[in-house]
Amino acid sequence: MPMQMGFRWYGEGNDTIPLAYIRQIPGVSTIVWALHDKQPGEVWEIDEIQKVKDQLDPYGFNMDVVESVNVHDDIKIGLPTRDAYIDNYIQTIRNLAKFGVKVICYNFMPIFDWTRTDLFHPLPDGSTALFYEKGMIQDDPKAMADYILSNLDGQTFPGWEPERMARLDELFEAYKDVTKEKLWENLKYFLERLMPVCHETDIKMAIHQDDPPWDIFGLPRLLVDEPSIDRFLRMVDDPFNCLTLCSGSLNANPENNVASIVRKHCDRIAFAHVRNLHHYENGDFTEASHRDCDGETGILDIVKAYHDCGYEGYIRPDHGRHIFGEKCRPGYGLYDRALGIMYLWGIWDSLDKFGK
Ligand SMILES: [Mn+2]
Repeated sequence: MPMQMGFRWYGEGNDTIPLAYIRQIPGVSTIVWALHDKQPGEVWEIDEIQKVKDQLDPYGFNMDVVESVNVHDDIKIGLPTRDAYIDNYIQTIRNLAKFGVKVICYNFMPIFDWTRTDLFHPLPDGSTALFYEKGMIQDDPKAMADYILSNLDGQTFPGWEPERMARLDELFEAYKDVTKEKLWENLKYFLERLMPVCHETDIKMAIHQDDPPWDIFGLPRLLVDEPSIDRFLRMVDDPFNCLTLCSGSLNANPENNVASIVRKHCDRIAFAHVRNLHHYENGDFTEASHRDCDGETGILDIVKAYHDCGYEGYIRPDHGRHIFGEKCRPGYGLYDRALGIMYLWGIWDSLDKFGK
């Protein structure tokens, strides 16, 4: 069996891209989905999941991969209230299992999800892409949150929920005693409670790396490089404690060699995100097309590493550029991600046919 191709979709009424179009991209079998109107900590109810299944069924897509079931701040902070939120998370896992879900992607980043300074940065070819300007992150996190929210055009954006952003001062206060070691402990506590349920339901928990992979705004970030990934997998050494290996998040630090992490931990990668970054001398980076030579992430080496390892897990193109005049959610348009999928299949099929 080859890798299983997925496409992230934000749901009916919450995504500009119809499922009918996604079906026309060759080789997509999985819709990577979520209930985007749920707050972290809430149980995902059966009838809510059923609605998504009813939308996907006519197109023959499976719903094997959820991205993400977000983790409540009280779990990350380690408050006494965390147990009730973990109980809810467990109930969500059990409910998802009834629909054949196999992988839950999540992250354990304090306060902020992935962070960029410009969502529509112009590129020389006339397209736009997500951009990270290193200098701007020194500034007020609130200014950045306002900027990101103002660009969303009323759409939801996981991790940047307006309700959470309105409480930034409160959140920073709540995290003030959460050191990096404390955050590791809280992650371990969370996963150790989940693992028995994961075994029982055959659902893998697949953590996404922190993006960018370094501390920002004084907040600790855990999953940032090969040693921290090693630590994470050893800390809860269980086949259901897995990775969503994100090439773009890791390569924001160009020192990270993603292909070597794939070769080392292929059996613990449940879900692969593939995207390409182009780095500038001053530490800024822009997201680029998936084509290997358009960035420095090593897309050919990464896909070859998955192929060599006989990877049978889920994979998806990660963010794309905004091209052909498409108006879309930042990073999640149809066209460039479809091109990315064809590039990934191109590499994979060539390796299949012409060998190593
Ligand atoms: Mn990713």
